[in-house]
Amino acid sequence: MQIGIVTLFPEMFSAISEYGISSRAVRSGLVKLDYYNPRDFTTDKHRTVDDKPFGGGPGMLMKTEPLLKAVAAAKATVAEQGGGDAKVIYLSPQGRKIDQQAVIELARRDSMVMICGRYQGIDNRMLEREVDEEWSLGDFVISGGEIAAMALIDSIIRFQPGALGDEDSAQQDSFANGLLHSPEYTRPQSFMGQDVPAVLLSGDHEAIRKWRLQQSLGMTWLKRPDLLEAIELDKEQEQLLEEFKRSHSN
Ligand code: 9D3
Repeated sequence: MQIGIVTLFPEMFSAISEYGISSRAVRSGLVKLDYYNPRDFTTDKHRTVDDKPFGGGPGMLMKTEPLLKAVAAAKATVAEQGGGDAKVIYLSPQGRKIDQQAVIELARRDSMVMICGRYQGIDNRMLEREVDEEWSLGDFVISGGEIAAMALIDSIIRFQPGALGDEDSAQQDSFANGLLHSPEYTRPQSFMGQDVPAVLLSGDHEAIRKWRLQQSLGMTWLKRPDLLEAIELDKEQEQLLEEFKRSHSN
C-alpha cells in the first residue's frame, strides 16, 4: 500500500516509521509512506504556510496555494508509481468517526492521500474540490491531523497481510468479534494476595475457552453495553452472559 501524506510536520511520523510493528511494515516495503510538505511548495521569502480567514475571527487557516500544490504532487506520485486513482482523505474534527470496520475497508485499498490539517483547518473550496472523504478520531479536540493520520495508518498496517506475527493476529483483536477481550494474566501467579483464576492454570482448553468467552461477554456488558446492542449473541453466548449477570448481582 502506498500512502502520500500532506503535512507541515513530516518528522512526527517517525512515531510510526521508527517504532514497533508499523516500522517493520514500512522497512519491509509492505507500506510506503511519502511526505509532501506544503512549506516546500511556497514561493515567498518567508515560506508562508498560513493565511487569515476572510470575515475575520481568531486563528489562521492553511494557506491554499502551497497546500493545493502539495496535494497535486502527492496524487501525481501515487499515480506514477501505479497506485491508481488515490482517494484524498482529510483528517478533520468534522469527519466520520473511525472504527474497526472503517479501517478494514480502508486497508483494502492500494493507495491513498492523507491531508493533515493545522491551525483552524483548510479553505472550504479546497475541501469541496480536493477531498473525497473526511475522517475523525472522535469528538475531542487535538491540534492537527498528524496524530489522527498516524493512528489510522498504524491500524491500517495491522490489516496488511504479513504485518503481524500469528501470536498477534488482527483477527484475534478486541472488536474483531464485536466484544471486549477477556482479562489476561501473567506472572507472578500470586500478586499482592490475588491469584490468577484457577481455570487458566487447569490445562482444560475447553473450560478456558468458555471462561474467556464468558468474561469477554461480561466485561462488554459492564464496560461497553453499546457494543452488545450491535451484535447478535448465539445460544452459548446468551447462556454464558446470563450466568455472568446472575453471579454479578450476588
Ligand atoms: C475554533 C474551532 N476549532 C476548535 C474547536 C476547530 C478545530 C480546528 C482544527 C478543532 C481542531 C482542529 C485540529 N484537529 C484536527 O485536525 C483533527 C481532529 C480532532 O481535533 N479531533 C478528532 N479527530 C481529528 S482528525 C483531525
